[in-house]
Amino acid sequence: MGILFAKLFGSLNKERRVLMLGLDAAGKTTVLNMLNLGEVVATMPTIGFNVETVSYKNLAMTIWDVGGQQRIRALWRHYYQGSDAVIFVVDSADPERLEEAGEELQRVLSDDLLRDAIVLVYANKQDLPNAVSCKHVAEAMQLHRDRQRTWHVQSAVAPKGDGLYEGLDWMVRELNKKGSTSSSSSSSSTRSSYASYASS
Ligand code: G3D
Ligand code: MG
Repeated sequence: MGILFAKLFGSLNKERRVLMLGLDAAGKTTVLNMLNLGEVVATMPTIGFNVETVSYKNLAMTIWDVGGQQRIRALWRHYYQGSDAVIFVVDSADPERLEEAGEELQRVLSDDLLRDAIVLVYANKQDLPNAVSCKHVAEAMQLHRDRQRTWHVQSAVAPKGDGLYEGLDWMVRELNKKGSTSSSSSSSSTRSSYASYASS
C-alpha cells in the first residue's frame, strides 16, 4: 500500500494543502498513521488546540478535531488559507453524531477561504455492525445542500487501510483537474458522488 500512496502523491501536479478534520474518535489519527507519510508533528498550543501536520512530496496535511470549543474556532482560520481540499472523517457506526458532524463541516466550509476546496468524506468504521451506508452518511450530513461543492463520500476501514487509497485517488484526480484549469476554476463543473465499500 505504501507504494500506491507514494505513486499517488507523486502524481500531484503542484503543491497542495489539505485539511483533515472530524469529530473526536472518528479515526483521523488512524488514517494518518495508515498513510505512513513520514513524521507527524503534533503541536498543542496553550489554548488546547491539538494540531497534527505532515508533509509528503507535494502534499501538506494539517489535522485537528472539530466540535465544541467555540472559543478557539477563530484560530482554525489560520490553517484554512490556501487549502485545496478538506478530508472529513466520520464514524459511520455512530449515526447520532452524523448530523453534528455535518453541521461542523458546513460551519468550516462556510468560510470564504475554503470556497474552492473540494471535500472527501471518509465514511469510516464500515467494519462495525451498525455502520450506515455512504448514501446515509451523505444524507445525514446534508452534503447535497452545498450545491457549488465538489464532494465525494468514500467508505473506509482505516486500521485495515480499506478505502483510503480509493478516496485519495479521487481527491488527487480532482485536484489535478482543477490545477490544469485554475484560471477558470469558478466555472468548473461540480461532481458529487459516493462510493460503496470495495473490499481489497
Ligand atoms: P481521532 O484521531 O479522529 O480522534 P482515532 O480518532 O484515529 O484516534 O480513532 C479512535 C478510535 O477508533 C481508535 O480506537 C481507533 O483504533 C478506532 N478506529 C479508527 N478507525 C476505525 C475503523 O475503521 N474501525 C474500527 N472498528 N475502529 C476504528 P481506540 O480503541 O484506540 O480508541
Ligand atoms: Mg486524533
